[in-house]
Amino acid sequence: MTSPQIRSFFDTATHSVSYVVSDPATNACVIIDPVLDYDAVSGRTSRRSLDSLLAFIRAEGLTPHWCLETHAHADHVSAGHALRQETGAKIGIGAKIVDVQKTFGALFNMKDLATDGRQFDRLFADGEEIALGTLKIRVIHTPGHTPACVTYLIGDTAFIGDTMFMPDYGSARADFPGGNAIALYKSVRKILALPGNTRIFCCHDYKAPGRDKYAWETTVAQQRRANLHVRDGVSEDEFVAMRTARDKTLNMPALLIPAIQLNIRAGALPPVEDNGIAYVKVPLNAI
Ligand SMILES: N[C@@H](CCC(=O)N[C@@H](CS)C(=O)NCC(=O)O)C(=O)O
Ligand SMILES: [Fe+2]
Repeated sequence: MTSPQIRSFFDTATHSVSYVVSDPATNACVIIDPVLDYDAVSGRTSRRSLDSLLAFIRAEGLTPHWCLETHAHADHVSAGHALRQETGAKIGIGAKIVDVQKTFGALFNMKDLATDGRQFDRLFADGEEIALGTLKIRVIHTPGHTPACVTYLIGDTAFIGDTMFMPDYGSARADFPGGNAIALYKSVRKILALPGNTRIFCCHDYKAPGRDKYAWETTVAQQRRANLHVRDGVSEDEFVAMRTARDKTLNMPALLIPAIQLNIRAGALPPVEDNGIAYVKVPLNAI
């Protein structure tokens, strides 16, 4: 099985990992889950993270074809739109993004928001394939954390978004609107049915207690043996009970409110108002 070339970028502000994945035979690349820096205090976006990713792409002579989102992130703003403007790369996301747009479009009363996914260039159904040079990318629908979550399988590597994290940390939360712990368990079993030597790349690392270094790469075999929440032998009922109890203890992500409003627009800012300034809204006593 072929291996793509992978370079990871860790954002310490949101504990998110972005990836540049390329085909060594053609230098075609995709960017998975790029981050647009956002300072919540000033409401200011910055391209520092995106610029370092683009500098790498240029230095390596790679050609970006796709920006692939594993889901509409609730904890950081996507640089998808900025990346598309800069490089012409197309943005792909799971087809169920339309459900996420409907839910949050209603919550934020975003009257101008089209909820048919048109902000993205491609909506992937389960099992769809796209080319990465001489390699193939297969999209697997892996809902649970959100209804639109997908995993990207590229050769012997899997970019699993927010399903599992490193074995010593466990799994993603399932308490966002449209989240579902039973669906998450089933998605995890789908991923864990891949060959044991499949390399797994996580979307976040929160450094489990007792570990002193961030890490985001593991394998199917390691997850099956050791994942705190979903190793082999943990039943669906046990998982759902654990996940539901744990989710009750978690605070909402610090950037949830701005991130969701931008990310359901593929990372584009809302339209400017008649004073030339774009705004995000804060729904009071609604989340
Ligand atoms: N403290 C973080 C929490 C982020 C968060 O909730 N992350 C989600 C993924 S978007 C998750 O699954 N977290 C699992 C956990 O915190 O145990 C923040 O404020 O950004
Ligand atoms: Fe997430």
